[in-house]
Amino acid sequence: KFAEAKWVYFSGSFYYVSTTKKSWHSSQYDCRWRGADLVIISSRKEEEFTRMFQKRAWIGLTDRIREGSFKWVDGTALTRSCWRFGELNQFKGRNEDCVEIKNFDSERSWNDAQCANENYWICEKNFDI
Ligand code: 2F8
Ligand code: CA
Repeated sequence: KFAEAKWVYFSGSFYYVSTTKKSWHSSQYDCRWRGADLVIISSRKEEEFTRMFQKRAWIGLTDRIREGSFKWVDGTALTRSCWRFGELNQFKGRNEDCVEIKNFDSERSWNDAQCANENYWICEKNFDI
């Protein structure tokens, strides 16, 4: 059966949105198992696209290696951020080292959250021909 045809194409990549929830690390593991990685959001259009799913979801951004130094899963530094109002905040001193999409109605959509939290997640696979 073709129940696994869940990838959506957008502007040079295929995207997969999970239907279950996992920690950030397990989410990344799942993406890699699918030949992808957690989504890297590198343009306004792509940010809008990822919000369109209306799912609170992990993205491929973390500062777990060095506090305050956010890196995408391909090792590149964060240059274009989309924090919600009040974020990023390491809420109540908790280590919030992983980034989720939390707002769907504006570009200020990201929250730093604890990596062990269980969320939906979005994988991205570059489309190489
Ligand atoms: O008010 C923003 C704050 O909301 C939650 O904490 C109450 C988030 N925590 C979780 O989702 C676990 C914080 O990350 C967020 O900053
Ligand atoms: Ca936060």
